[in-house]
Amino acid sequence: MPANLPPEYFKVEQKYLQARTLEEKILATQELIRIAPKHKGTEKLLRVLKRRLAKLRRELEGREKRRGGGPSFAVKKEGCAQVALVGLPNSGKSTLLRKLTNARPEVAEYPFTTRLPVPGMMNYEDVQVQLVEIPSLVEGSSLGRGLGAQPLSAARNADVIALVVDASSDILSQVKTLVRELEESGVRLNRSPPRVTIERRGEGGIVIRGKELAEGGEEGIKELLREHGIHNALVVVEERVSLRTLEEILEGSVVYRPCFVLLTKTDLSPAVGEPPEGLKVIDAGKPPEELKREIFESLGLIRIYTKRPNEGPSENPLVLPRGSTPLDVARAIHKELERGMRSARVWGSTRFPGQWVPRDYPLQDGDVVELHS
Ligand SMILES: Nc1nc2c(ncn2[C@@H]2O[C@H](COP(=O)(O)OP(=O)(O)OP(=O)(O)O)[C@@H](O)[C@H]2O)c(=O)[nH]1
Ligand SMILES: [Mg+2]
Repeated sequence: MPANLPPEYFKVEQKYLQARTLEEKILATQELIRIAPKHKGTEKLLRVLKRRLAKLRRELEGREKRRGGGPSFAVKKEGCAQVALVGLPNSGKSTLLRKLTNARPEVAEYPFTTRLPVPGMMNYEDVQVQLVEIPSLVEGSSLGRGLGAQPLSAARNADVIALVVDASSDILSQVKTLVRELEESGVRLNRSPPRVTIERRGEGGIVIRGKELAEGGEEGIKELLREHGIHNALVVVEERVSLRTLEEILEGSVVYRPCFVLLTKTDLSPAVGEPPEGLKVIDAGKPPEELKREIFESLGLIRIYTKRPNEGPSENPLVLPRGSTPLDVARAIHKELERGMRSARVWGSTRFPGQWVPRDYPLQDGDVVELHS
């Protein structure tokens, strides 16, 4: 099918060809993607353009890493989750980190005070959550503006994203900028990862389950895999996906993270506007203990205390994703345990203390669990 590209497409393509810097190439490629018509005949072109964009971005990040002595941007994970504090300059990230952890980053009224990620431990009851102040983002961070794209890769590395938003200036536009920059660098917020697995194999060709759910069907998937040099793989597709999504999975270029807003400077004036609907918002002006509880509750984690028959519950909880079951508890303790697991007794969320539950029972924060084979 002919692509029928509009004349301006070729103008921008010219711009791309003449671009001298990586940033210019990225901008031109983004523009090409935007103006290329979206239909069957341009699918392949769009894929090629998006792949080029991803490659240019990786180059940009790689270059910055080499320049800036990269390792200092990577923060080793500690505690039950790493939460990135992401915000525009002066949004109050350091102030918040000082309020909630033992870290002592400099607070100042000029922008870009914090230039490297700063970790701190937030103690909440019997768990520890790692908060990391990410150096400020600005519009265009994903293109290397402001402090460059490295803050974005530090944010990408975290388990959860907290958008630190200054309530005394336009809330919606701050959220939009942050979300856009994160999306541009391959961080999807509050969305579940596509239910697709691609497992490379040594032989057997390309086997596909659920091919009718993939855009382009069997041929589309096979062509995509071939383009990536993959000739043997098991592909399982469990929901409708585009070829672009399949490509992201192949390249591991996108991560999916839960996200919420921490609203700062609520003491200054009435809040300016509102964040988009559906995004959880926490007033960071609350007393520390209350704030810590709300943050923990926003991480999508639950604390589970295990016990053996006739003994007391463990002192330190296992911290698992919300919705975890006794089977997940068994798995978290030991693979072996998982196999023999039949049922469990639960104290806490059940109607009766010590009630027998099936192994797929959805546990709640604070439950005590006794596993039985
Ligand atoms: N009134 C008020 N001022 C705040 C609050 N939080 C931060 N500030 C002030 O805002 C300015 C910036 O605060 P920081 O905590 O340094 O902000 P940041 O996001 O870490 O800034 P950079 O690291 O420079 O990007 C400082 O002058 C703080 O005193 C708040 O909740 N209320
Ligand atoms: Mg700071």
